[in-house]
Amino acid sequence: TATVSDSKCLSSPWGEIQIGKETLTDHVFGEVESWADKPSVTCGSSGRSYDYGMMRMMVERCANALVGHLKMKPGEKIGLILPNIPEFVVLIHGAMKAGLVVTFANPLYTAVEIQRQFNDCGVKAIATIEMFMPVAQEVSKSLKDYKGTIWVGGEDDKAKGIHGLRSLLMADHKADLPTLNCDDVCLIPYSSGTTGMPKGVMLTHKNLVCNLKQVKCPEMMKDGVVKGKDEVVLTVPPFFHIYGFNGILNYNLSLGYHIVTMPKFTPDDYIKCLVEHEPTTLFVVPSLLAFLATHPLVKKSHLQSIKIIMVGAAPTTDAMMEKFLLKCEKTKDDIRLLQGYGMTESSPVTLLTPFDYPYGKVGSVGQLVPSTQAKIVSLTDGEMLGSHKSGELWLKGPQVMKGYWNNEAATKETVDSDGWLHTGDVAYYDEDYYFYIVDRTKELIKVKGNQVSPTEVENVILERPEVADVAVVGIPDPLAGELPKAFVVLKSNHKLTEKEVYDTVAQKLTKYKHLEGGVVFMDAIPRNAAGKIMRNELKVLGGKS
Ligand code: AYL
Repeated sequence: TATVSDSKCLSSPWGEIQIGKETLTDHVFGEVESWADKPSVTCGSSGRSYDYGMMRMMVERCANALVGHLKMKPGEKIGLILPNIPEFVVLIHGAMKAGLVVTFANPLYTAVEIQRQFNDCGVKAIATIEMFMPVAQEVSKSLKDYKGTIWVGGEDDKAKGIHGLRSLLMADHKADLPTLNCDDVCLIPYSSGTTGMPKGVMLTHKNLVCNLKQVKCPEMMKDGVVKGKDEVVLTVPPFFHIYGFNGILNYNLSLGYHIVTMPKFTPDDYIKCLVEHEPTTLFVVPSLLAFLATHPLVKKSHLQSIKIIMVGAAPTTDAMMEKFLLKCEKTKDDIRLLQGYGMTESSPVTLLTPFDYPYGKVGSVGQLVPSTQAKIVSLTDGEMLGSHKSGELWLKGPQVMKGYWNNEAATKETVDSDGWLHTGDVAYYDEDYYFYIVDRTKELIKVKGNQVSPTEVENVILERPEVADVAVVGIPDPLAGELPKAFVVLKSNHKLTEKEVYDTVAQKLTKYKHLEGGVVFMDAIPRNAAGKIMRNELKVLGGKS
């Protein structure tokens, strides 16, 4: 039964996890002996696959090569520019085992975007595949104390500082691997948080391991978390985002499940994977659930093996879930539709639908995971609110980040001195302590589960000399969730077309940040007395025009 711990805040009804001292890699591969011969990750496009024993050996060798051959030192940063391929595991866990700090970027980012991120946190080595080598090479020129690039699927090119992954692993380098501390930062993903440009989120081994333990709570997740079971997990959300990396990849690896993934989503490839691998579990974002529920190519016969679908990273609707069940001709008892809610800043999961959630709570993002506390705080007077009242959601737990990299001011604004993470999301909870996300007060725009920082897009538009002022907001879209839309004020006697504004963004930023919501010119951006953009007013305007 759910409990309110005291008058001050809500505690998880699922109790506490035991916080240990394990590193992330030790946790993920801790029980690998029990399933060493089973497949770990299979590339759904090429069929390339490694069993668990092989994967662990490659991780070990990669760690040794990074220290012994590339001369990387503990605490130094490595930047991954990789799609979802099995070797992602080798590089990220190899790096972590070597004591390095990983940051990952969307390979479809422009060089401008990756350069900003990699220079911000001081990346010294890169890992990528052939397709993204030109971007990686361009980025590497801007890095200080650059030590080389690892090329998955390619050969050595000593003159250019390029190391083929295969030759690194074959050489079986031996090195003294450092002793690691669970409080060390091992991952710096980027998130814009409640305001401003994307910032590095410092996550420690302990943050990430705790979150895995929290979501594997046997009382809460029952049949969903049986170690070593023959589960086949088909997944598309990117491993270079915290949901894909910890919530999907590490979670399923630590349970010994077979992960099938693809470097690039196409409807045909995805359906081919459904047919060939007969997955028992799907990890999706709402737009992918919409694809399954509504795309004419997806047939009932493709969906018969599925028992669990985990939806996360953005809001989904009851209607879409119903549509999906209708298509499969199944009920909620046949297929568990589970939802997760969280943030990069919380490793990421804080709320999760328990395996046996009661009927009528489908639209809920679930309950607090173990060892997690919450408050709903009034937007008007800062008071703590009771059930069925919407306010800002504050969260606390061992999965909350250490802070933003090199940005104490933003850290202080986001995690208060009592350790509460101010999410910038508006939520309420019901009489059974199930939570519902109803709105967002922060600026963040979510396009198909991807973060778009309005500030980042605004800054690009402001680089045009014709522009006097600009504001970018998200407008609702049935498929993508939201789309970025720009409101632009031109300097007097200056001209610019909508297309020119659109193209300005398209040249600098990756596809999902483009102004698909449109461009509108106006006389003045509505701002409050403090000069802050009144984004809600623009959203109302934006939805209409
Ligand atoms: P970030 N419903 C509504 N909004 C959501 C949800 C959800 N289920 N999940 C995330 N968001 C929004 O850092 C919300 O505004 O992390 C939140 O503050 O890219 C923001 O997205 C955070 O964006 C999972 C699977 C958590 C995924 C995640 C989310 C990771 C996204 C638990 O099981």
